[in-house]
Amino acid sequence: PTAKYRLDYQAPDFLIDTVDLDIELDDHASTIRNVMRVRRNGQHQRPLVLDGENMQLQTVAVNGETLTNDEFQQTDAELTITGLPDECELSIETLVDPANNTALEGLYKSGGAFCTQCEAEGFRRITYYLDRPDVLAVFTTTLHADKSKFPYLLANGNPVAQGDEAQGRHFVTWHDPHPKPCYLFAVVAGDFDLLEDTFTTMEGRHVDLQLFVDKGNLGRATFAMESLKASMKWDEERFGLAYDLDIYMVVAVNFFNMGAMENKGLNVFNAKYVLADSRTATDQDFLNIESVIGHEYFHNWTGNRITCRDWFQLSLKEGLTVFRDQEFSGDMSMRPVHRINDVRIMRTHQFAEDSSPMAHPIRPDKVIEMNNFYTVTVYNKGAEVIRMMHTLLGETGFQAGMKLYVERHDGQAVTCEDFISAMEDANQIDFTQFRRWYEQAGTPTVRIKESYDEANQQYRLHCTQHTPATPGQPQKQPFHIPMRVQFYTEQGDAMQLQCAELNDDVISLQKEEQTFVFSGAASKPVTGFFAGFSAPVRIDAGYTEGQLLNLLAYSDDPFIGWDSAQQIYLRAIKSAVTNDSPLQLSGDAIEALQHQLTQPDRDPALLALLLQIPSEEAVSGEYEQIPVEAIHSACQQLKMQLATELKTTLWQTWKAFKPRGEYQFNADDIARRMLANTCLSYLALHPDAEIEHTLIDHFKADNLTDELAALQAVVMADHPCAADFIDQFAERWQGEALVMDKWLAVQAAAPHASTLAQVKALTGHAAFSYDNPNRVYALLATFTHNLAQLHRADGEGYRLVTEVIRRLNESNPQVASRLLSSLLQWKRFDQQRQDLLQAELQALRKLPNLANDLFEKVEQSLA
Ligand code: BAL
Ligand code: ZN
Repeated sequence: PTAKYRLDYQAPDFLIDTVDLDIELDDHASTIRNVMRVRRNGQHQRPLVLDGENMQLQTVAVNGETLTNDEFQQTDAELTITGLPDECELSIETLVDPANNTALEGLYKSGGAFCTQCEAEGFRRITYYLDRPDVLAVFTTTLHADKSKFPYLLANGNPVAQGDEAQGRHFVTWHDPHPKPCYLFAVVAGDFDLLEDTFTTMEGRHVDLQLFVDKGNLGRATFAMESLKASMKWDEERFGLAYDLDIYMVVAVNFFNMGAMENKGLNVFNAKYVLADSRTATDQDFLNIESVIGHEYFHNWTGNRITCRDWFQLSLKEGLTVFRDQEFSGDMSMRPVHRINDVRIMRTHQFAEDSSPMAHPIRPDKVIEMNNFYTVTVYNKGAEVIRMMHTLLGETGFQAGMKLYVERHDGQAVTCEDFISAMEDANQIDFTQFRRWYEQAGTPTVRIKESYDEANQQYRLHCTQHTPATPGQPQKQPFHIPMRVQFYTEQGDAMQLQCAELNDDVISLQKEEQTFVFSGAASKPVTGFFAGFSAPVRIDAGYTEGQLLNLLAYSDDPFIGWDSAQQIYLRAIKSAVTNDSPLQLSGDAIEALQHQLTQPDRDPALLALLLQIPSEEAVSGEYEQIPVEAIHSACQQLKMQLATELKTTLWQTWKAFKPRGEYQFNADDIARRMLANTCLSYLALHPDAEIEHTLIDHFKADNLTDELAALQAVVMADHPCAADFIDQFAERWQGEALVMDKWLAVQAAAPHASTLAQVKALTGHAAFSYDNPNRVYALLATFTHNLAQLHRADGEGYRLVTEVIRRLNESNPQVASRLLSSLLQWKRFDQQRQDLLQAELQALRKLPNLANDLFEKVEQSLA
């Protein structure tokens, strides 16, 4: 496998203006006739080199003349044609085998339906093409298939012709007037239930909305449809961007590697991000659907109309579109809850990636397998980088930048640099230093020391920033870090301090070391740093517990309040780990939590988040050398201490917030359920008849959120009811694959020594299958995030995961590669674990036919 480098970018030698595809769908031998208008790009005589893999080439013709075998060269990955005229019609016929396409890239069968996944480089498994995002063509697609089995034949754009054919077949022709890169191409053929609606854009365009789901699932499609209409309206109101075709289709499929795909006019979705009703989906599922439906819709502008020049620029569309979907979710409901959840993803998963052998900047410089770069760094850190621009420019300035970006680049394939320039030019601001967020990998740590000069009423902040080395980047330059600050008196009143560098509560940290002087400090303030998590950094503010308790009590910034509690928990955990002593949360901390829980005006959702301690995985991120058992033990003790010392309050809170009538999906009820279920997760740690009775009762809830919460509570607590609940749940939900995924995940997340054996056993359960990515993610990806059980001292956790990776190496390398991520950081464990992990990685390296996806990660890890 060879690496590609960002700086090696060259414009394509040829352009393709139009593509006419004629596809005869067949399980094992689908024929693809591809007629392209090809044009030489510039003055040169280089040959046309097309990408193509896993297909049988049938014929090649230039301007209607079939080429003989010596007029082109073919390898595993390319088709080279020399001596082409400057412009020609190139026709290529290929044959593919969708039913045996287990990698789920290109054209494949998902259950009974045909569908495609072309991003990043799947189109080359359908036909020979210039499979790169900067070649934009107008596509016309005709699909032929058996009419009774595949009544719906869908492709991008608008339908322009259809009719019946011999032998019970039919055809439909689609035309997409918007030139697009081939990664946005899609076709779907199948028999579905169809939910229809309409939307009229602010420009007066009448759009048909169509949502295709498996037969019998229509009732579970309404929420996705409502979310789609809300997304369309929101993008008009907040960004001034309207939809541009007459039809927008979403198809839910059961076999899908990713969450969903933004193909022009024809989104293909993993069914778990479409199907929901209160019985079979949790509140979180509904919120995920809203966010993913929004995300794919928002790509229509940020991704489709303006696309990426090359794949190194992936964050151009993904970081921006995640930022947009986060803002959409926040505007729809519960902004603070969404923000805290986004921060949790950053801290637990992105910071971990930043300190792993696969650390990369949001705009990577070197890639072997592009599929390995659909990461929390490119997506979520990418979104944080966009958010920092938003923080520095404000909503008005940011929208001015967006407007200029769209005006300049609509219809083009561009770079992250083009986006930054648009932001700069619209705001007359210099983002030279800010660009380092695109260039440098790693998580900066910001250390803050404060001092107070009472005589002069001056308050000083001494700030340093340091970013650890990452592979290939030993030295880091300082970042431009926006730090939003809040000042309070010890009594909790807001203070206004003056400082020349303060801009709308935001200070720009731009040097390795910097001091800021604030005047007007009548007393020493209690300062909240990085309000709203204004930068993706580790914060070391040197707080005393007293300061944290003050911020917990007073800060009106949800992130700061929540983070203060997290810091209090972390200090207790770290102290127990360092001193090898029993965990002890202070009486003051317990009292403060008690006080929070008994305040009448607190948002129950935020209280729920406040009570949730950091995961073992998140705690492990605090250590260079990860003490697995000690972290596990401290976290267990912390839960137990909270459950014990807050028992009465938790019980009262449960009673105040427990279900009150029928399930409804709205922010108030979601918040109530969050708090009640969090209380229950602690109460389940008590062997108490009344609590047991409550758990049994709650397990019979009319909705999956509560029912699953009861299951989770007993499983995580290793409650005597656990085995019984597990059996009952399986009996109730067998046959409902998406619900059974949660059953698999709950068991794989259990922090018990028995989990490994249970996970192994579940790989043989009827609810599990290695062929379906959702099943593998539910059981095995969940297990890879179970710190103590994955990293068992006997190495059995590693053996289980690598065995699965070996199995998926050839059938579905993308899924295999996702499971590998948690094993790459072997250097951060003790010698025994290092030896075990290294041996597993070395064994993987020797696999015959090791997929590029795995090769890249294994090499990087062992380097
Ligand atoms: N473009 C791949 C799926 C997504 O980010 O929407
Ligand atoms: Zn996306």
